[in-house]
Amino acid sequence: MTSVNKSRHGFQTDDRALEPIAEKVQSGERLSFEDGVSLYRSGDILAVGWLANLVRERLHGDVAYFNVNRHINPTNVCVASCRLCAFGRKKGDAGTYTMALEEAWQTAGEGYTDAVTEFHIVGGLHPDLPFEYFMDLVRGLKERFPLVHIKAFTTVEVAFLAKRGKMTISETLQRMKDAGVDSLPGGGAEIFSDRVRHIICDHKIDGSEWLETAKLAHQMGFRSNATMLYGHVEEIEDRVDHLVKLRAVQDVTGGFQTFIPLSFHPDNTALAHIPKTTGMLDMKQIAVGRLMLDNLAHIKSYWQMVSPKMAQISLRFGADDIDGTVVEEKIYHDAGAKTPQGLRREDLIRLITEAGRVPFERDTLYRAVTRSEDTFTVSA
Ligand code: V47
Repeated sequence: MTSVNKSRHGFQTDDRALEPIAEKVQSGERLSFEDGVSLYRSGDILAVGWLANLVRERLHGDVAYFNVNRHINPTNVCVASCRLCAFGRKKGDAGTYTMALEEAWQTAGEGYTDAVTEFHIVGGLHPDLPFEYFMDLVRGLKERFPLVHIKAFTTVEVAFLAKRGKMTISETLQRMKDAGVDSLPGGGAEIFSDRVRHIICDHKIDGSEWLETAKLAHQMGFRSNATMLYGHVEEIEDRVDHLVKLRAVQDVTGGFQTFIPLSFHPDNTALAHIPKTTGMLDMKQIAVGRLMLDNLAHIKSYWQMVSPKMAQISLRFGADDIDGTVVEEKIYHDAGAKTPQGLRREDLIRLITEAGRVPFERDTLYRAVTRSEDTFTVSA
Protein backbone atom coordinates (compact mmCIF):
# COMPACT_ATOMS: atom_id res chain seq x y z
CA MET A 1 0.00 0.00 0.00
CA THR A 2 1.50 3.36 -0.96
CA SER A 3 1.35 6.30 1.40
CA VAL A 4 -0.63 9.30 0.25
CA ASN A 5 1.52 12.42 0.10
CA LYS A 6 -0.29 14.85 2.35
CA SER A 7 0.54 18.47 1.69
CA ARG A 8 -0.87 21.43 3.56
CA HIS A 9 -3.27 21.83 0.64
CA GLY A 10 -4.87 18.51 1.56
CA PHE A 11 -5.98 19.90 4.91
CA GLN A 12 -9.57 21.07 5.03
CA THR A 13 -11.64 22.24 7.94
CA ASP A 14 -14.62 24.35 8.76
CA ASP A 15 -13.14 25.07 12.20
CA ARG A 16 -11.08 28.28 12.04
CA ALA A 17 -9.39 27.44 15.35
CA LEU A 18 -7.69 24.47 13.71
CA GLU A 19 -5.99 26.49 10.96
CA PRO A 20 -3.03 27.81 13.03
CA ILE A 21 -2.67 24.39 14.63
CA ALA A 22 -2.48 22.79 11.19
CA GLU A 23 0.32 25.21 10.26
CA LYS A 24 2.27 24.15 13.34
CA VAL A 25 1.71 20.44 12.77
CA GLN A 26 2.82 20.71 9.16
CA SER A 27 6.00 22.52 10.12
CA GLY A 28 6.72 20.21 13.07
CA GLU A 29 6.26 22.91 15.70
CA ARG A 30 5.29 21.91 19.26
CA LEU A 31 1.63 22.50 20.16
CA SER A 32 0.72 24.61 23.19
CA PHE A 33 -1.70 23.92 26.04
CA GLU A 34 -4.24 26.17 24.29
CA ASP A 35 -3.82 24.22 21.04
CA GLY A 36 -4.63 21.03 22.95
CA VAL A 37 -7.81 22.61 24.30
CA SER A 38 -8.84 23.78 20.80
CA LEU A 39 -8.28 20.28 19.39
CA TYR A 40 -10.50 18.74 22.07
CA ARG A 41 -13.16 21.44 21.56
CA SER A 42 -13.28 20.99 17.81
CA GLY A 43 -16.28 19.26 16.28
CA ASP A 44 -14.31 18.58 13.11
CA ILE A 45 -13.10 15.12 14.06
CA LEU A 46 -12.01 14.36 10.50
CA ALA A 47 -9.71 17.40 10.43
CA VAL A 48 -8.23 16.57 13.85
CA GLY A 49 -7.80 12.96 12.71
CA TRP A 50 -6.23 14.06 9.42
CA LEU A 51 -3.57 16.02 11.29
CA ALA A 52 -2.88 13.15 13.69
CA ASN A 53 -2.63 10.74 10.78
CA LEU A 54 -0.12 13.05 9.12
CA VAL A 55 2.14 12.81 12.18
CA ARG A 56 1.54 9.08 12.51
CA GLU A 57 2.51 8.43 8.89
CA ARG A 58 5.54 10.71 9.19
CA LEU A 59 6.78 8.52 12.05
CA HIS A 60 5.66 5.04 11.02
CA GLY A 61 4.50 5.13 7.39
CA ASP A 62 1.94 2.38 6.92
CA VAL A 63 3.25 0.11 9.66
CA ALA A 64 0.94 -0.84 12.56
CA TYR A 65 2.33 -2.73 15.53
CA PHE A 66 0.88 -5.57 17.58
CA ASN A 67 2.31 -8.14 19.97
CA VAL A 68 1.66 -11.62 21.29
CA ASN A 69 1.29 -11.14 25.01
CA ARG A 70 -0.45 -12.54 28.05
CA HIS A 71 -1.88 -10.62 30.97
CA ILE A 72 -1.46 -12.03 34.45
CA ASN A 73 -3.26 -10.42 37.41
CA PRO A 74 -1.89 -12.23 40.47
CA THR A 75 -4.44 -10.84 42.92
CA ASN A 76 -7.51 -8.63 43.00
CA VAL A 77 -7.20 -7.92 46.73
CA CYS A 78 -6.52 -4.22 47.10
CA VAL A 79 -6.20 -1.82 50.01
CA ALA A 80 -7.22 1.11 47.83
CA SER A 81 -10.90 1.80 47.18
CA CYS A 82 -10.68 3.66 43.90
CA ARG A 83 -14.08 4.74 42.68
CA LEU A 84 -12.95 4.17 39.08
CA CYS A 85 -12.23 0.49 39.63
CA ALA A 86 -14.42 -2.64 39.52
CA PHE A 87 -11.52 -5.09 39.78
CA GLY A 88 -10.06 -4.49 43.25
CA ARG A 89 -11.77 -6.01 46.32
CA LYS A 90 -11.15 -5.72 50.02
CA LYS A 91 -9.53 -8.65 51.82
CA GLY A 92 -12.25 -11.05 52.98
CA ASP A 93 -14.88 -9.80 50.48
CA ALA A 94 -16.69 -12.18 48.14
CA GLY A 95 -14.94 -12.76 44.82
CA THR A 96 -11.37 -12.14 45.97
CA TYR A 97 -8.54 -14.28 44.67
CA THR A 98 -4.78 -14.48 45.10
CA MET A 99 -2.77 -16.85 42.96
CA ALA A 100 -0.33 -19.20 44.63
CA LEU A 101 3.04 -18.87 42.87
CA GLU A 102 2.72 -22.30 41.20
CA GLU A 103 -0.71 -21.28 39.93
CA ALA A 104 0.62 -18.00 38.49
CA TRP A 105 3.49 -19.77 36.72
CA GLN A 106 1.09 -22.36 35.35
CA THR A 107 -1.39 -19.69 34.22
CA ALA A 108 1.44 -17.96 32.35
CA GLY A 109 1.85 -20.96 30.06
CA GLU A 110 -1.84 -21.58 29.45
CA GLY A 111 -4.54 -20.53 27.08
CA TYR A 112 -2.59 -19.62 23.98
CA THR A 113 -0.96 -21.66 21.24
CA ASP A 114 1.73 -19.27 19.89
CA ALA A 115 4.74 -18.53 22.09
CA VAL A 116 4.08 -15.25 23.88
CA THR A 117 6.78 -12.57 23.85
CA GLU A 118 5.50 -10.55 26.82
CA PHE A 119 3.91 -11.08 30.22
CA HIS A 120 1.96 -8.01 31.36
CA ILE A 121 1.63 -8.26 35.13
CA VAL A 122 -0.49 -5.89 37.22
CA GLY A 123 -2.68 -6.47 40.25
CA GLY A 124 -4.21 -5.16 43.45
CA LEU A 125 -2.30 -3.60 46.34
CA HIS A 126 -2.48 -6.61 48.64
CA PRO A 127 -2.08 -5.74 52.34
CA ASP A 128 -0.32 -8.99 53.35
CA LEU A 129 1.62 -10.40 50.41
CA PRO A 130 5.30 -9.84 51.11
CA PHE A 131 7.56 -8.06 48.65
CA GLU A 132 9.33 -11.38 48.02
CA TYR A 133 6.12 -12.96 46.69
CA PHE A 134 6.29 -10.59 43.73
CA MET A 135 10.02 -11.07 43.23
CA ASP A 136 9.62 -14.89 43.39
CA LEU A 137 6.79 -14.61 40.89
CA VAL A 138 9.06 -12.78 38.45
CA ARG A 139 12.10 -15.02 39.08
CA GLY A 140 9.98 -18.14 38.55
CA LEU A 141 8.60 -16.78 35.27
CA LYS A 142 12.10 -15.96 34.02
CA GLU A 143 13.30 -19.46 34.87
CA ARG A 144 10.41 -21.09 33.06
CA PHE A 145 10.10 -18.62 30.13
CA PRO A 146 13.56 -17.09 29.67
CA LEU A 147 12.74 -15.51 26.27
CA VAL A 148 9.65 -13.69 27.46
CA HIS A 149 9.86 -9.97 28.32
CA ILE A 150 8.38 -9.19 31.74
CA LYS A 151 6.49 -5.90 31.83
CA ALA A 152 5.38 -5.75 35.44
CA PHE A 153 4.04 -3.47 38.17
CA THR A 154 2.71 0.03 37.60
CA THR A 155 4.41 2.90 39.40
CA VAL A 156 1.49 2.76 41.88
CA GLU A 157 2.43 -0.84 42.71
CA VAL A 158 6.12 0.07 42.85
CA ALA A 159 5.38 2.79 45.43
CA PHE A 160 3.22 0.38 47.44
CA LEU A 161 5.82 -2.42 47.31
CA ALA A 162 8.49 0.05 48.42
CA LYS A 163 6.40 0.88 51.50
CA ARG A 164 5.66 -2.78 52.21
CA GLY A 165 9.34 -3.73 51.85
CA LYS A 166 10.47 -0.61 53.80
CA MET A 167 12.69 0.44 50.91
CA THR A 168 13.21 3.54 48.83
CA ILE A 169 11.70 3.63 45.35
CA SER A 170 15.13 3.20 43.76
CA GLU A 171 15.96 0.19 45.98
CA THR A 172 12.62 -1.33 45.03
CA LEU A 173 13.20 -0.75 41.32
CA GLN A 174 16.70 -2.23 41.62
CA ARG A 175 15.34 -5.36 43.34
CA MET A 176 12.71 -5.67 40.59
CA LYS A 177 15.40 -5.40 37.96
CA ASP A 178 17.55 -8.03 39.72
CA ALA A 179 14.56 -10.38 39.85
CA GLY A 180 13.99 -10.05 36.09
CA VAL A 181 11.48 -7.23 35.50
CA ASP A 182 12.32 -5.78 32.07
CA SER A 183 9.98 -2.80 31.82
CA LEU A 184 6.99 -1.16 33.50
CA PRO A 185 3.40 -0.93 32.22
CA GLY A 186 1.71 2.45 32.07
CA GLY A 187 -1.19 2.04 34.48
CA GLY A 188 -2.17 4.07 37.51
CA ALA A 189 -1.61 7.43 35.84
CA GLU A 190 -5.37 8.01 35.55
CA ILE A 191 -5.52 11.84 35.40
CA PHE A 192 -2.82 13.83 37.16
CA SER A 193 -5.12 16.66 38.32
CA ASP A 194 -5.45 16.57 42.14
CA ARG A 195 -9.10 17.64 41.94
CA VAL A 196 -10.02 14.69 39.73
CA ARG A 197 -7.77 12.20 41.53
CA HIS A 198 -9.54 13.01 44.79
CA ILE A 199 -12.79 11.92 43.20
CA ILE A 200 -11.74 8.84 41.23
CA CYS A 201 -8.73 7.39 43.05
CA ASP A 202 -7.84 9.27 46.22
CA HIS A 203 -6.11 6.22 47.74
CA LYS A 204 -3.39 6.16 45.10
CA ILE A 205 -0.11 8.05 44.90
CA ASP A 206 -0.69 11.52 43.50
CA GLY A 207 0.14 12.64 39.99
CA SER A 208 3.55 14.08 40.79
CA GLU A 209 4.59 10.89 42.62
CA TRP A 210 3.50 8.87 39.58
CA LEU A 211 5.59 11.08 37.30
CA GLU A 212 8.62 11.10 39.66
CA THR A 213 8.55 7.30 39.96
CA ALA A 214 8.41 6.94 36.18
CA LYS A 215 11.29 9.39 35.85
CA LEU A 216 13.39 7.44 38.33
CA ALA A 217 12.61 4.16 36.58
CA HIS A 218 13.75 5.66 33.28
CA GLN A 219 16.94 6.98 34.87
CA MET A 220 17.63 3.44 36.11
CA GLY A 221 17.32 2.06 32.59
CA PHE A 222 13.71 0.85 32.53
CA ARG A 223 11.41 1.79 29.67
CA SER A 224 7.79 2.31 30.65
CA ASN A 225 4.43 3.22 29.16
CA ALA A 226 2.06 6.01 30.05
CA THR A 227 -1.72 5.83 30.26
CA MET A 228 -4.51 8.34 30.77
CA LEU A 229 -7.97 7.43 31.95
CA TYR A 230 -10.60 9.66 30.33
CA GLY A 231 -14.36 9.91 30.06
CA HIS A 232 -15.31 10.27 33.75
CA VAL A 233 -15.31 13.56 35.72
CA GLU A 234 -12.33 15.25 34.10
CA GLU A 235 -12.50 18.49 32.09
CA ILE A 236 -10.77 19.08 28.77
CA GLU A 237 -8.15 21.17 30.60
CA ASP A 238 -7.33 18.20 32.88
CA ARG A 239 -6.67 16.02 29.85
CA VAL A 240 -4.39 18.59 28.25
CA ASP A 241 -2.58 19.13 31.55
CA HIS A 242 -1.98 15.36 31.75
CA LEU A 243 -0.51 15.26 28.23
CA VAL A 244 1.69 18.30 28.83
CA LYS A 245 3.06 16.78 32.06
CA LEU A 246 3.89 13.51 30.32
CA ARG A 247 5.58 15.44 27.52
CA ALA A 248 7.72 17.36 30.05
CA VAL A 249 9.00 14.15 31.67
CA GLN A 250 9.65 12.64 28.26
CA ASP A 251 11.74 15.71 27.33
CA VAL A 252 14.00 14.86 30.28
CA THR A 253 14.18 11.04 30.14
CA GLY A 254 12.95 9.80 26.75
CA GLY A 255 11.88 6.67 28.67
CA PHE A 256 8.20 6.44 27.72
CA GLN A 257 7.63 4.10 24.82
CA THR A 258 3.90 4.31 24.27
CA PHE A 259 0.96 6.45 25.26
CA ILE A 260 -2.25 4.50 25.88
CA PRO A 261 -5.52 6.39 26.40
CA LEU A 262 -7.92 4.27 28.47
CA SER A 263 -11.66 4.93 28.11
CA PHE A 264 -13.49 4.77 31.41
CA HIS A 265 -15.73 1.68 31.83
CA PRO A 266 -18.29 2.61 34.51
CA ASP A 267 -20.16 -0.69 35.13
CA ASN A 268 -19.83 -2.10 38.67
CA THR A 269 -17.77 0.90 39.81
CA ALA A 270 -18.76 3.59 42.31
CA LEU A 271 -19.13 5.88 39.28
CA ALA A 272 -21.62 3.63 37.49
CA HIS A 273 -23.91 6.60 36.78
CA ILE A 274 -21.40 8.07 34.31
CA PRO A 275 -22.25 7.26 30.68
CA LYS A 276 -19.78 5.24 28.61
CA THR A 277 -17.47 7.14 26.27
CA THR A 278 -18.52 7.63 22.65
CA GLY A 279 -16.66 6.76 19.46
CA MET A 280 -16.06 10.47 18.82
CA LEU A 281 -14.31 10.95 22.14
CA ASP A 282 -12.32 7.73 21.79
CA MET A 283 -10.99 8.77 18.38
CA LYS A 284 -10.33 12.33 19.49
CA GLN A 285 -8.39 11.08 22.49
CA ILE A 286 -6.09 9.04 20.25
CA ALA A 287 -5.67 11.94 17.80
CA VAL A 288 -4.99 14.64 20.40
CA GLY A 289 -2.53 12.32 22.17
CA ARG A 290 -0.66 11.86 18.89
CA LEU A 291 -0.57 15.59 18.21
CA MET A 292 0.43 16.78 21.69
CA LEU A 293 2.99 14.06 22.49
CA ASP A 294 5.48 15.03 19.82
CA ASN A 295 8.34 13.32 21.71
CA LEU A 296 6.69 9.93 22.21
CA ALA A 297 7.17 7.38 19.46
CA HIS A 298 4.01 5.31 19.79
CA ILE A 299 0.30 5.79 20.43
CA LYS A 300 -1.51 2.61 21.36
CA SER A 301 -5.19 2.13 20.71
CA TYR A 302 -5.79 -0.72 23.14
CA TRP A 303 -8.39 -2.85 21.33
CA GLN A 304 -9.75 -4.17 24.65
CA MET A 305 -10.71 -0.64 25.57
CA VAL A 306 -12.11 0.84 22.41
CA SER A 307 -13.23 -2.45 20.75
CA PRO A 308 -11.47 -4.18 17.84
CA LYS A 309 -13.62 -2.23 15.37
CA MET A 310 -12.68 1.19 16.73
CA ALA A 311 -9.05 0.13 17.14
CA GLN A 312 -9.03 -0.46 13.38
CA ILE A 313 -10.41 3.00 12.65
CA SER A 314 -7.94 4.56 15.08
CA LEU A 315 -5.08 3.40 12.85
CA ARG A 316 -6.20 6.32 10.63
CA PHE A 317 -6.57 8.74 13.56
CA GLY A 318 -3.05 8.73 14.96
CA ALA A 319 -2.58 5.28 16.50
CA ASP A 320 0.22 3.01 15.29
CA ASP A 321 -0.27 0.10 17.73
CA ILE A 322 -3.31 -1.96 18.79
CA ASP A 323 -1.62 -3.99 21.58
CA GLY A 324 -1.75 -7.75 21.75
CA THR A 325 -3.41 -11.09 22.15
CA VAL A 326 -3.85 -10.45 25.92
CA VAL A 327 -5.49 -13.91 26.37
CA GLU A 328 -7.24 -13.14 29.66
CA GLU A 329 -8.37 -9.61 30.58
CA LYS A 330 -9.96 -9.01 33.96
CA ILE A 331 -9.82 -5.29 34.84
CA TYR A 332 -12.20 -3.95 32.15
CA HIS A 333 -14.33 -7.08 32.03
CA ASP A 334 -15.13 -6.61 35.71
CA ALA A 335 -16.15 -3.08 34.69
CA GLY A 336 -18.51 -4.27 31.96
CA ALA A 337 -16.30 -4.50 28.87
CA LYS A 338 -18.04 -6.45 26.10
CA THR A 339 -14.89 -7.12 24.09
CA PRO A 340 -13.46 -10.65 23.90
CA GLN A 341 -10.95 -11.49 26.66
CA GLY A 342 -8.28 -12.15 24.08
CA LEU A 343 -7.69 -12.23 20.33
CA ARG A 344 -5.58 -14.57 18.24
CA ARG A 345 -2.49 -13.42 16.36
CA GLU A 346 -4.37 -13.93 13.05
CA ASP A 347 -7.23 -11.72 14.27
CA LEU A 348 -4.86 -8.83 15.01
CA ILE A 349 -3.20 -9.23 11.62
CA ARG A 350 -6.60 -9.18 9.93
CA LEU A 351 -7.73 -6.05 11.79
CA ILE A 352 -4.57 -4.22 10.77
CA THR A 353 -4.53 -5.43 7.17
CA GLU A 354 -8.17 -4.48 6.62
CA ALA A 355 -7.37 -0.99 7.91
CA GLY A 356 -4.92 -0.70 5.02
CA ARG A 357 -1.86 -0.86 7.27
CA VAL A 358 1.08 -3.26 7.30
CA PRO A 359 1.10 -5.53 10.39
CA PHE A 360 4.38 -5.63 12.28
CA GLU A 361 4.77 -8.08 15.15
CA ARG A 362 6.88 -6.33 17.77
CA ASP A 363 8.28 -7.31 21.12
CA THR A 364 7.73 -4.99 24.09
CA LEU A 365 10.63 -2.79 22.98
CA TYR A 366 9.28 -2.51 19.41
CA ARG A 367 11.87 -4.83 17.88
CA ALA A 368 10.75 -7.13 15.07
CA VAL A 369 9.66 -10.63 16.09
CA THR A 370 10.22 -13.52 13.68
CA ARG A 371 8.39 -16.79 14.32
CA SER A 372 9.39 -20.35 13.55
CA GLU A 373 7.47 -23.43 14.71
CA ASP A 374 6.76 -22.92 18.41
CA THR A 375 9.36 -20.25 19.19
CA PHE A 376 10.43 -16.76 18.07
CA THR A 377 13.51 -14.58 17.65
CA VAL A 378 13.80 -10.86 18.17
CA SER A 379 15.96 -8.79 15.85
CA ALA A 380 18.57 -6.62 17.59
O1 V47 B 1 -4.38 1.91 35.88
C1 V47 B 1 -9.09 0.45 35.97
C2 V47 B 1 -7.44 1.35 34.26
C3 V47 B 1 -5.36 0.52 34.22
C4 V47 B 1 -10.92 0.86 34.92
O2 V47 B 1 1.34 -0.44 29.60
C5 V47 B 1 -9.86 1.22 34.11
O3 V47 B 1 1.02 -1.57 27.78
C6 V47 B 1 -11.29 1.86 32.46
O4 V47 B 1 -2.60 0.40 32.56
N1 V47 B 1 -12.37 1.58 33.22
C7 V47 B 1 -4.52 -0.75 34.17
N2 V47 B 1 -10.03 1.72 32.88
C8 V47 B 1 -4.28 -1.21 32.74
C9 V47 B 1 -3.13 -0.53 32.07
C10 V47 B 1 -2.65 -1.02 30.76
C11 V47 B 1 -3.49 -1.71 29.90
C12 V47 B 1 -2.98 -2.15 28.68
C13 V47 B 1 -1.66 -1.95 28.33
C14 V47 B 1 -0.83 -1.27 29.21
C15 V47 B 1 0.59 -1.08 28.85
C16 V47 B 1 -1.32 -0.78 30.42
O5 V47 B 1 -6.69 0.23 33.90
C17 V47 B 1 -5.48 1.19 35.54
C18 V47 B 1 -6.64 2.10 35.29
O6 V47 B 1 -6.24 3.29 34.69
N3 V47 B 1 -8.75 0.97 34.78
N4 V47 B 1 -10.42 0.37 36.06
C19 V47 B 1 -12.23 1.07 34.45
N5 V47 B 1 -13.30 0.82 35.19
